[in-house]
Amino acid sequence: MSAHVDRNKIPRSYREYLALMKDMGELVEIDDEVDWNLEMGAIFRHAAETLAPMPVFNVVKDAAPGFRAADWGMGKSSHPGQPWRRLAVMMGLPPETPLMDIQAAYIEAKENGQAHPPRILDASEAPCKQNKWTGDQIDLNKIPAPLAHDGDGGRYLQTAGLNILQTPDGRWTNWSTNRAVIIDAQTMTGQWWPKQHNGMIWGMWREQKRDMPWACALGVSPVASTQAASRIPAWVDEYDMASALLDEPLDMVKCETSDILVPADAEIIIEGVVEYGTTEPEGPFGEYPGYLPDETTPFPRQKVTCVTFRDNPVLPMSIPGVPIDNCHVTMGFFISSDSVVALKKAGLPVIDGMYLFEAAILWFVIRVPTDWHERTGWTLDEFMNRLGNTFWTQHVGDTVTKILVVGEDIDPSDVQQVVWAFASRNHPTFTTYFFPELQAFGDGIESYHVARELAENRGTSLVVYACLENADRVGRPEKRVMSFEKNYPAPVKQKVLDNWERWGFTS
Ligand SMILES: Cc1cc2nc3c(=O)[nH]c(=O)nc-3n(C[C@H](O)[C@H](O)[C@H](O)COP(=O)(O)O)c2cc1C
Ligand SMILES: [Mn+2]
Repeated sequence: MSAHVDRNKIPRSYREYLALMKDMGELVEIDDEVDWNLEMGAIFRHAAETLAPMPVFNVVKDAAPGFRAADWGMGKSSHPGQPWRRLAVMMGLPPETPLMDIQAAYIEAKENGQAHPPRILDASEAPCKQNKWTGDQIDLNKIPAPLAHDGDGGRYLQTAGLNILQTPDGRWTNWSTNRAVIIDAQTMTGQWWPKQHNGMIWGMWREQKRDMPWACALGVSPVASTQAASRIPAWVDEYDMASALLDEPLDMVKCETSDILVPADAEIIIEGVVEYGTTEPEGPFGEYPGYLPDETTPFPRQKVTCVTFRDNPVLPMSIPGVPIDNCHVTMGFFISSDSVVALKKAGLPVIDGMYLFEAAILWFVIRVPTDWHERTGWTLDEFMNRLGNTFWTQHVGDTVTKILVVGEDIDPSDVQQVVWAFASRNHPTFTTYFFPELQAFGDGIESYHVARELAENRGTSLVVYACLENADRVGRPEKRVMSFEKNYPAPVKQKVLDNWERWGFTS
């Protein structure tokens, strides 16, 4: 591995990250007033789909003075040779770092760093407490939340923040991004799926017939953002992972209306309770597979008790749609990193893996070493069955239904290579494995589900496609690959390269 996280270079707050993006030419500030009603969404989508810089909306219609909104970052860049620079620099890595090297460096830093107990600040020292709305002052409609897509069920305020919750016994604090929409000035609702940790913890409070204290931190520091989509096991705090990544304590501060600790440098903190026994219709919201689901689901009311915010706060946003946007990168990158760690911990011979962004993170591409057979003594059938049974029985395996296993020569983040391997190395019958007895959380937001599945609210079929060249003939020589790199003797290649420019080729 060639890249290592430089902790000194990690931006310390969302604001510092935005300033760095501005310096790097990755950000455009719009000073004209823009409308939250579809206009912000259209600008965001056009920017994502053309690989333009990240938009920052300095003036949004109906927002309280000073409130801004921005792309929360980490999307793909059009900068030549540096597509993942917005992600790389967030972790103190050089902007040209290739995606799989960013993954290796991120995993290494998280595994080697130490979690430090939080430094708990007094409210007077915490930037997120510079301003405060309580009681009748609370008006969520004055925060520049977008009606993001035509067809969304409302203005989604929480698309890129951290929901922070504690179990009733206080032993586990979970951070995760789960969307939420404004119902009225002081009420929201959002997704509280029982299989997600936020829904799991809410279930514990509901069993006790109690309202659950809840906080949402919007515009958090890069190390905290890395944990927004993390899929570490239950009863493990995402705070510890963020702190390990930095190998430092994080500055935290207590909420005004509960004992929940929130990142002190967050742009906006929404405090409240998730009520026992009430519901509101949630959805639809345009989603990351690239479609608008057509259903609403009853989810609990989130009653807001206090809002605190920095001066001139910036609301971070993720407005998902067709790939590649910041939702694919953030969700795909961080969940794939956790998936690789989980598979390795289970003893599977895995090098790395990526939820392919171009495939709307619906393909988990896993790279395995050429000598997997010698290492394990397993047949291909054994290996693939173990893989599926390990992955889809863990929390980490709940968001994806298709796995592609590729060999050492394929970069799992390179769509061209992955598509070639899938097309030429997967046998549609003999090296394709189904897992009818297992279920993923799959909530039907992809476009391929048949009506019966949706009606039964079942997970979808799970499949592993082995795309290994030596799949059914372990021990036999591999087919030779007909490429410049692999097929020609070194002196011939060298001669070609040495004369390339002189002959008039430019790249
Ligand atoms: C930008 C973004 C938006 C997300 N939106 C949702 C969402 O609305 N609902 C949901 O269940 N998961 C959503 N996720 C995925 C979860 O954050 C992810 O599954 C995470 O593992 C959940 O945390 P947990 O493991 O603590 O449950 C989103 C992730 C990202 C990066
Ligand atoms: Mn969790």
